Amino acid sequence: MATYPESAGGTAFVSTITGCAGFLDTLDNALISANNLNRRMGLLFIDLSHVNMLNTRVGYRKVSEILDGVHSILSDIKRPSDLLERIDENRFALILSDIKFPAVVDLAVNKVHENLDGLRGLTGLETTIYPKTGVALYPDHGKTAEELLLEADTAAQAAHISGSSVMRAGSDECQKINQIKMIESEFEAAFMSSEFELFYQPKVDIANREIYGAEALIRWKHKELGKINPELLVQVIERGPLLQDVTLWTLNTALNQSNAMREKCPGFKVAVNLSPGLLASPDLVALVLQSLKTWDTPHDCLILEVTETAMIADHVAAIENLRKLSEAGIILSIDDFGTGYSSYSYLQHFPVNELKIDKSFIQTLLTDASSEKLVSSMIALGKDFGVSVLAEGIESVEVLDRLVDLGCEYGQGFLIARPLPIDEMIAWLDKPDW
Ligand code: G
Ligand code: MN
Repeated sequence: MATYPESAGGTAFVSTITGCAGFLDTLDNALISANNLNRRMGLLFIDLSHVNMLNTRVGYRKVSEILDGVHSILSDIKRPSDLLERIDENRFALILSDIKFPAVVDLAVNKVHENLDGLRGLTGLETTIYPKTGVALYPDHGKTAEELLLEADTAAQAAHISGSSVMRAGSDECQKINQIKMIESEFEAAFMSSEFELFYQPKVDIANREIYGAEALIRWKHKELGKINPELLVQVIERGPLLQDVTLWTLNTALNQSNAMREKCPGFKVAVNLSPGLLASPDLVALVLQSLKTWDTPHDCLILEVTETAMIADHVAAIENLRKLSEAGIILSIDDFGTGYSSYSYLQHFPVNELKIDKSFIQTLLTDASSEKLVSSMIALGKDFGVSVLAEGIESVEVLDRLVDLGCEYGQGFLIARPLPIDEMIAWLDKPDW
């Protein structure tokens, strides 16, 4: 799944348009005419904000000339009935009135992009500029000027992220961004009013068919929208300002709830995911040790899962934190093992206890010969380093059997159990039906 770039402010999808009230009035009037004529209307949001990167190379004055050049090209090519507005220095809106059929909009976008390509010659610049255009149609994507501009703005952001030059409102990419924006805007209130809960996905010893522990996974059941996509939720948490608070809540809830699991299943280990953003935090070790003390949990009953990519960052403070956690007896696991780029070097430098082979290898274990070779090598690597190996994403008996044959010790996946709410998790311990 695509991940989204970091932004300085933490939230990546907050629109940066300001001072566009005048444009909204123009758009409102255009909507009224389109509505009176019972016609569609198109809005192209043409974003050239990346041109700012040229400031260093060609200077501010030149960049300003380039952007003025864009403005005059757009005024030259627009039809007389279209309206062009410069929303800010490097963003332009083209209102296409009287669209008889949606394909006309595609032709207009092509015309814009082809002509802006010509700008290279005009400026004597040795680089091409890459406009990112978001397209929204009235009434298809919005009934008001506000809605339509938001949709076109989001579509331009989606174009940036996906590396394409044009994106239409309503595309899968836009829907994903809209969902992230919704999560971002409602997340804090939902967290404060305890709308989150932990689900638990069992981890088992597949060789001896015994229960080993469970991974705590955060879930949000939204009042109106129902279950929120957990991967998007995790992305929002990791980018947002509440990362430490949410992690502490998760850790404490998991330690508290796992006490009941340990009563049924002595030695039961609970796993909590630790975000890359927290790994180097100076408070990390003290907070983890304090939480273990609060819930009176044996240190070796807590597993902290850290993704490979987090370790690649190779930060001195992060290594130091992991060393202290390990010395305190806490189990450290590398999540999504095999998907990063330096699988070997950190086995040397980090005090790792468990490798979780990424589900992408397990899901293709029986269909892709190279997956089986990689899984075999990862199991061998674990054995050589004295590290336990767990396969995640086990979905069939055939895969489970193959893993046992290959010498894999531990497993997790929908075949064994889906992530379960706390009461179902506790009930599962009495009847682990896999
Ligand atoms: O990488 P990490 O261990 O944090 O991933 C956990 C996620 O993987 C959870 O959101 C869980 O729902 C999902 N997951 C767990 N088991 C399976 C499985 O067998 N198949 C698939 N497709 N996803 C799984
Ligand atoms: Mn995990």
